Amino acid sequence: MIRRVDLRGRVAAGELLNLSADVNALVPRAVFDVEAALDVVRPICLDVRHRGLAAIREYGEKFDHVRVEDVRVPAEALKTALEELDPVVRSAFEESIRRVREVSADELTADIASEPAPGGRVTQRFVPVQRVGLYVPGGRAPLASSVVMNVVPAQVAGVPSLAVASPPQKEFGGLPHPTVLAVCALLGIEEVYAMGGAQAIAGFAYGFDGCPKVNLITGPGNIYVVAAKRALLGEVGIDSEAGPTEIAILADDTADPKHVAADLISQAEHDPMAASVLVTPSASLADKVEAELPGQVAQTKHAERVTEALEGRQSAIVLVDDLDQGTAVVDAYAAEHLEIQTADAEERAGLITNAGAIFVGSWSPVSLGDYCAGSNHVLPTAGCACHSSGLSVRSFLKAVHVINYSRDALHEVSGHVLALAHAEDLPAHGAAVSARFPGER
Ligand code: HSO
Ligand code: ZN
Repeated sequence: MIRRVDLRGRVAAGELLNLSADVNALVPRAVFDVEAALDVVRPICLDVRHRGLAAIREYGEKFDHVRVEDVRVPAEALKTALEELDPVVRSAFEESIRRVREVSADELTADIASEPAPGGRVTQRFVPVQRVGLYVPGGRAPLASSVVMNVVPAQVAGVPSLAVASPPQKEFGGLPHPTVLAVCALLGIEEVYAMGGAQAIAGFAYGFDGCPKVNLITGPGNIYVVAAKRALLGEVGIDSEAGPTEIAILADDTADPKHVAADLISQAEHDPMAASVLVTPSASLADKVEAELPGQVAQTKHAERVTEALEGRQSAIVLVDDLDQGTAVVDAYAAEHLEIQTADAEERAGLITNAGAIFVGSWSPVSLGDYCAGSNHVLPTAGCACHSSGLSVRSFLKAVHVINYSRDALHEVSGHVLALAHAEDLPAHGAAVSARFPGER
C-alpha cells in the first residue's frame, strides 16, 4: 500500500547530486496550489475591505451556510462552553496549556545590550506585537489544541490584544465549535468572532465595525485561508504558511515496527494529502512496517483518508545504504515532524539541521508533541523547515534596536560616517553628523 523508493547505492554512484532537489523529486510533496486559490480570495478580501461586516456575514452565509447576526461571540456563550466541557478533556487541556506555557516562558529573553565602542550603546529590545488575530479552522472536530499552541506563546510574549476567529457552525446555531470556545474561555480570551475563510482573514487585516485591525495573523487554515494570508501579507504580518502535515521517520533495526507504523498512520489521519515517510537502512524493518500497516489501518477510524495519504506519491518507505545517508536524506527533505528511532537517536538528532521539530527516541511520538510535550505543533511544512521555525514566543515579539551614543562616541566615529556618506553620494547624511561638530571640517 505504501510505495518504496530505493536509494541504496545511488549516492555512491553519484546519482544523487543535488540531494534536496532529488529527494523532493523522489518523494514529491502533495500539490497544494495556493497561487490558484489567490484568484478566488482576492475579490473576497476586497469586498470585506469595502463593505466590512456586511460582507463577512454574506460570505459566512454562502460558505458556512449559516447567517450570523452577532459575529462577535457573546461572553455568555464562552462561559457556557467552558462549563459544558467534559472535565477529562478540560484537565487534559489544562496540562497541555501548563506545559506549553512553561516552555514558552523559558524562551523569553532579556534585552541584549552591546557597546561596540566606548559610550556607544546598542540595545536590542523585544517588544510584543500589539494586536494579534488567531485563526482556528472549523469542521466537525476542529483542532482546539491549535488554540493552545497559538494563544499561549502570544500571551507569554505579552501581546496585549488577542482576538480569535473560527467559522460559524450551523449545528451550533452559528457559533464556532463549542470546544474552541471552551479553550478560548480557559485561556481567558474574551474577543472571539464567528467568522471563517478568506473573509475572516480580511476582516482581521482591515478591521471592521467593532473589530480593530490586527497587526499579525497566525493559525492554520484551508487553502483559501492560506491564500488570503498570502494576499494580505504587507497589510498584516502572518506566520509561516501551513500546508498538509508531514512526518518523516529515520529508523534502524532497533525501532519497533508497530510503533513506526502507528506513527506513520497518526499523521496520515489528518489529511489525504498528508505525507508519511520512513527512511531506513534496514530492509527487515521496512518489510515489518509494511506488513504492520494494513492491519493497523483497518483498525483505525479514519481508514479511508489514512489509506489515501499512505498510497499517495507523497508517502514512501525510502531504503538507504546506511544511517548517515538516511540522515542526509531526511535533512534534505526538511520534514515538518522528524522522528529519530535509532540506537544513537540523541546524537543523530544533533546532526539534523532541517526539521520543524525533532522527536528523539522511542518515547517521543509526534502525537505527544501535537498535544502535551510542551513544544509547539504549528510547524513549517513543505520543506520550509530549511528557512523557517515553528510558532514560539519569538513569533509574537519584534526585536527593536535602541541606539544611544554619547557626544564623544559619535565624534570618534564621525569620520567614518562622513566617508561612507560621501562614497554613496549622500552628502546630507554626512552633514547631519558634521552639524553637531561646528568648526571641524
Ligand atoms: N499534527 C498537526 C497538529 C495537530 N494534531 C493538532 C492534532 N491536533 C500539525 O502539526
Ligand atoms: Zn497531528
